[in-house]
Amino acid sequence: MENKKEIRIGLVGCGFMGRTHSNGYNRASNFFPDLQYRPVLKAVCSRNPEKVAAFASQWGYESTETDWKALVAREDIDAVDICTPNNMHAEIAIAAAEAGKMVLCEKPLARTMDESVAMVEAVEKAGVKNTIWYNYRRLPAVTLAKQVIDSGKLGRIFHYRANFLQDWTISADLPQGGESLWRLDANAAGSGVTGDLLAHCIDTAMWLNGAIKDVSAVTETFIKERMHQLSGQMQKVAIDDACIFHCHFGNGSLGLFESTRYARGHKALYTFEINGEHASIRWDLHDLNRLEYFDHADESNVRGWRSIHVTDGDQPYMDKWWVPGLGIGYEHSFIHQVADFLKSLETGEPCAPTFRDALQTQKVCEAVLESAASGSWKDTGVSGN
Ligand code: 4PW
Repeated sequence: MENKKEIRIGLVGCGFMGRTHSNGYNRASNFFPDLQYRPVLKAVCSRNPEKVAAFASQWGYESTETDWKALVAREDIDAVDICTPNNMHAEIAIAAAEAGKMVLCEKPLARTMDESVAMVEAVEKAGVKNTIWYNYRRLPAVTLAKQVIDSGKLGRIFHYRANFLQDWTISADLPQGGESLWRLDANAAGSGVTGDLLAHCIDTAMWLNGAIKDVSAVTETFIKERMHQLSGQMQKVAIDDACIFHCHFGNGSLGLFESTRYARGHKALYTFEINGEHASIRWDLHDLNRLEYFDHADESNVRGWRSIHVTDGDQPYMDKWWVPGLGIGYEHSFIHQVADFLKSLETGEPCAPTFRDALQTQKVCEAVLESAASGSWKDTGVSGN
């Protein structure tokens, strides 16, 4: 411990994501003992003094701030971690980069392309380490899917299919806006399921299967007006409640994506399936330690979907956890992200997805929303295969 270099973290926002990140910082050094860097929870910031004090005490932060500008200005902070609603991402990230801090930012990168481009320019101009928390990449079964695809076992890929289904906004009585329901308020969130849920699917898809070149989308807003928590007034709902799009990937495969918060019975069902010439794989967040794999090269009398329980020490990240056969959970994706971030400080490599990587996801989200609004196909502007 004594020989480790400290990375002093300043966290902005103490909601759901503030907790997942804090847990990641607290656990990473325990389970990745070889890392040369260790995070120190220096300060947490939130506007409400009682809330931030309680959060600091619960998660072990040394101090608190109620103004993010004061946190960014502190000389004893090396890295600013942004866990605020999306409308604050750009301003805080740009100020942190200009102050020479490393910047970790919760997904999506921002609300709009303009904000996103400004954020990328700021971190690259300042030359500061940056990363976006697209956490699902860091689940062992998802990382294994990446290894299987990169090994060429699937051969030419024909289809990529993904869903992210929830059901928590079906009630018309649910208000929008404010601290807990900002995801329903377009001013705070930028968009609905496209930026919140499909952004995850798009990040994973382009990581696994390359660039999405063009898209054709439909969106729907099922509840047209909701009471706004801050004004108390009924206001138009400007987010997409559901979005379905299909697309071409640069490698010639076809993609089909669906996300909604109106799929009764589904709380957070993120699934993907990829069909190649020789083999297929599929994954389901509800059974996150499992990767299913079908190999056409298997002898025909035993050919079928294999169910791979990804818990062995030779599978991604699993040498750091318990013993083979024992699974891990959602929170571990954030612990892995912290560990990968700390490792990137040792190696000097970027910690993917960087802001620039996340800009590609943002381009696809923007094209999806434009396509839905115009009723026509849209190029994403994302290059590569
Ligand atoms: O980022 C997403 C959130 O906004 C998450 O991965 C799941 O959906 C859980 O909460 C929301």
